[in-house]
Order: sequence, then structure tokens, then C-alpha cells
Amino acid sequence: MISNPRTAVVVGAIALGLVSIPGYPKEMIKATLLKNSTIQLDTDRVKAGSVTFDVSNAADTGMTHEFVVVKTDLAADKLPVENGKVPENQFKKIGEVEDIAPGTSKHMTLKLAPGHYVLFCNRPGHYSMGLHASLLVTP
Ligand SMILES: [Cu+2]
Repeated sequence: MISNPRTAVVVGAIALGLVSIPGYPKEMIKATLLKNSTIQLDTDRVKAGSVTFDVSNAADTGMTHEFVVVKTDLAADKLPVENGKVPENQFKKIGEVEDIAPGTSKHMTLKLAPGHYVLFCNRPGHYSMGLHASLLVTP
């Protein structure tokens, strides 16, 4: 069907989602929840549109985490806390991944409009421990 081996490789890569096709912007963010109670992002800004979060909980954290995405102009460390948790109903919640065991990862794809977002873990006490990060989505 495809005689040129190089073409076959490229077509295969597109099928696997390894190569982005012009006209179909696709953003990917790798987020890692670390033992020192921080969320490390491999990038803190992406273009608006379809954004895939690859969320990993480091093996040595020893605790299950979750990953919540809200759209807010507040700084990442300035969200309100009630009884150890951020009151999610006060925010425009965009998405959430729950129950990420140590040493595992989960992913989700969200449609993000331009603006400022805060990503955090909302297990009791975890936000206040420092598990939050800021994300800027540009037009
Ligand atoms: Cu947590």
C-alpha cells in the first residue's frame, strides 16, 4: 500500500499521535506531583485549545493524590481554604483526575480557553502543603 518506508513511518507516527498535524494544534503538559509537596510542570504556558495533561504521582510520595484544574485570576498560592480543602464550588472547575496512587500516572484532555488556571491537589491538607501550580493559556 505504502511503498516508501519513510512515508510509512511518518503515517504510523501520526496514527499514534506522536506527530502533530498542521492545523490541529495539540498541547501536552507533563505534571508531576513530588515528594516535597510541589507540582512540577514541564511548561507553564500553552496555547488555547485541546490540552492533554499527563499527571504522574512520583513513586516516593507515599500518598495518593488528585489533580484539579480551575480557571481563576487568583495566584496559585492564594486560593481560599476551608477545612483543609479549596472550596471547588467557588471556582470554575474545568477538570479533575482523582486517586492517582504513588508511582502511577493518569491523563486527561481538556478544552482550555485563554486565561489563567490553577492546578492543585485537593486531598485534605494537600493544597496548603504546596501542591499547586499556575498555568497560563495564551490565545
Ligand atoms: Cu495530594
